[in-house]
Amino acid sequence: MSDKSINQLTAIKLEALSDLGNLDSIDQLENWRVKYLGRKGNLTNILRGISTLPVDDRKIVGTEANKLRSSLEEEYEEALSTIKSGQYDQVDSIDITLPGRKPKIGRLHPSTNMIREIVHAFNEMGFQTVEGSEIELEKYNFDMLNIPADHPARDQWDTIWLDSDSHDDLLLRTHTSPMQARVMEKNDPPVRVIVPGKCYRYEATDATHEWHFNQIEGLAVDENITFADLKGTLYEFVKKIFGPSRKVRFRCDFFPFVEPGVDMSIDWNGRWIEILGAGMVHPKVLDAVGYDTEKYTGFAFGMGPERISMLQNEITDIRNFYSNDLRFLSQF
Ligand code: YSA
Repeated sequence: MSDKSINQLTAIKLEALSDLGNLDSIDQLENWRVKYLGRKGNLTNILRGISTLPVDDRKIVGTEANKLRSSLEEEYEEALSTIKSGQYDQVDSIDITLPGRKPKIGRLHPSTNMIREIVHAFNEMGFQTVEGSEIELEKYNFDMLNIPADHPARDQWDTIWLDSDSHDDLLLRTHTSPMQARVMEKNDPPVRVIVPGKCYRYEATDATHEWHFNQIEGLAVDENITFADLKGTLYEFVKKIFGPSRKVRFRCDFFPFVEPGVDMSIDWNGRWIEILGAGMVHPKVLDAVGYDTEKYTGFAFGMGPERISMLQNEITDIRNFYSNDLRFLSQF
């Protein structure tokens, strides 16, 4: 009697495994599960009939039937995860007669593209690219830029301070201007650098403000540098990036590290849009790095490439740059 049941179990096993090898969808797998493991399946029938077997056979058939049940359940789980991971679909989707398809390749981030374009424009005017650290010392971010601890201008930069066992003056730079001091400290004039880099401010985000964004800093120091050089350089920059007929406006502005200070706007469909801050490097900044303020003068400027890209590409919300949404990123 037990021989007959064991033969039945072996037949069920062979059939179940052979069926399993031929299916490739969740629906087919579910039918398989019902057929072999369901309440009305052959295996369940054998298990139900165990009580009718002679006592000696019950244990042997029961053990074998339960073993088979466990092994079919394992096969089921494995097949389910294989189908879900798409392995079957992928195997099926290979059609060697199809012509080759171009693999999808990535592209540069719109911020990177804008930064490269702006930096290139200044490289062509003789500015050398320099990069600095996003973690900065208070001294360079503020003090050497004529922004002492009690200066009200510090309020303009909502600073993210860093915890450190060795330093209590570490922060995430709020602008790229600290590189002015770092570059001048290490190099004698003439200096002409362009500094792209990431900045951080502890501030609320909105359509034109992010808490992390890029800036591009420019600095030129030499003998006889005047405000006319500043204007001429920035006019040339606008021509290169926005075309030859774009109108430009300078207005007075205040930054502690320049004197005089200006902001520059460009005409955008009849509206003046501010794109950067600039000015003649403050003698106190030159003095702090040991430059002879009787001999040397300089100009500096700082701009936000994401804001410039927003103008060029009619982007209405700066937060799109950092939300990693391919529907946005793949448009560039
Ligand atoms: C001014 C004079 C100089 O001689 C040199 C540099 C500067 C710029 C100064 N360091 C500065 O940070 N000025 S700023 O606060 O007005 O920022 C400059 C540019 O950075 C802005 O015009 C804007 O384009 C961008 N920016 C500032 N905060 C931002 C931002 N972009 C996105 N999100 C923010 N939260």
